[in-house]
Amino acid sequence: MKTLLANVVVIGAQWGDEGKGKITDLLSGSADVVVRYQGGVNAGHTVVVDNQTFKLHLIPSGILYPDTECIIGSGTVIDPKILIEELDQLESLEISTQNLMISQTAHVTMPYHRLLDQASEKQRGSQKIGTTGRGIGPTYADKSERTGIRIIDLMETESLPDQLRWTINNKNVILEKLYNHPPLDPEAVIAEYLQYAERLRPHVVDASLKIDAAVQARRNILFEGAQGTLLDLDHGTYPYVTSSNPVAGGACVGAGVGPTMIDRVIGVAKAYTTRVGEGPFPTEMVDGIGQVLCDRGAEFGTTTGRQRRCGWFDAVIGRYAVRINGLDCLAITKLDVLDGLEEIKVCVAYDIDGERCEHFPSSARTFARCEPIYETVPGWKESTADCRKLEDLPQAALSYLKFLAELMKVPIAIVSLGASRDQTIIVE
Ligand code: 2SA
Ligand code: MG
Repeated sequence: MKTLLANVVVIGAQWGDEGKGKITDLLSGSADVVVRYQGGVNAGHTVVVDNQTFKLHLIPSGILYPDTECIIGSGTVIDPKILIEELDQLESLEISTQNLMISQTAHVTMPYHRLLDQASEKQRGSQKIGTTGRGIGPTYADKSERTGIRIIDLMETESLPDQLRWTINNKNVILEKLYNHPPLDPEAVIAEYLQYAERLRPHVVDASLKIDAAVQARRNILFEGAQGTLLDLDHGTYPYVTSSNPVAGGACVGAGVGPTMIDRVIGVAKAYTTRVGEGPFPTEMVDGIGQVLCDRGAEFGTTTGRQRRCGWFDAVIGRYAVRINGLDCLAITKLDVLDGLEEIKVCVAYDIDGERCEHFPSSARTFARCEPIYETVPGWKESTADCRKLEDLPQAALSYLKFLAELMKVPIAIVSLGASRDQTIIVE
């Protein structure tokens, strides 16, 4: 496939859960190296291969291919406990994890990060973000505050105990004073993390060097984004965002490569929209068709099991994702979920206090006031699950895809019609 004869970034063009897992799995077949560049165990990819379902949070799905190297890059945050559980799960299924590499400079999610995440959400009450509670925000906050623990610190086991004692004692003050939470026992945490260090040591590398070697050898690299554009810390629906940069630019920072090394950016979008967590969502449908989409699309979070909010496709968001990520093309997933609908709506612009607006507004308060302006197109009766070429699709489904491509001014390169690898149409 032309798409992968290069270094490619795959990102989510909406609020996450667009089906990046399926698309990266598909593309991983022709990638030599797959790199995760941001996020942590808040991410959840479901990959179905030969009727076996894999739920991965940190390890790139490329691990399922025996010759693909997988790198968890510097921009990620790593919860060693969950990473080790994933390693164990794969190994118990006799899938080799030898090709997994972890960046020395990625930050480590510690037990206090998880506690602080959950406690601060509780304290926010109705102002909560709706985080996954996995300690992501506090881990990135420590990184910015320069009090984080990096993988390299974990490896340097002589200095680790003192570093952890100092950090945990500080965190205990916050836990106790701010959140009335009992303190953590530093010695217990140290013992636990020293064990994790040894389990992970064989995988720890200088990731930027490894990626550069792949670039020099002209091997194909796939940079795999987690979450989505609208959850980006800088460009998303702040404050209802995650604490990293899921946008394509994040790949350079998070992997440690220059922008000149990237050849192509693919955006993944669902044929409708979902969002999990709090925050404005103009095309949301709380019941009726929203519930139909949720049921048919099995819209539940991979990590937390939370029900995802569902709504029509939002082309304003789509255009924004094209711009912010410099998308070359789109992969549209879950088209089959729309099968059988009488008609389908697409949000083409917003009405903000009586004025038509074509662009995504920066203010969360303004965004919350956006009323979608819809165009309605005919649905189709037939099932699309078994279509393998564009020509197999019902005319109305084809027209719907064309309409989306026109609205966003990028070609659609891949259409996904179900969870399996073969339920896919490759357009180019
Ligand atoms: P966090 O935990 O600090 O990153 O949460 C901040 C916001 O980011 C959202 N977020 C996500 N949204 C969609 N999918 C995500 N991954 C999981 C999945 C989510 C799950 O694949 O389904 O299982 O619930 C993900 N991770 C973070 C989150 O909902 C907050 O809005
Ligand atoms: Mg997901």
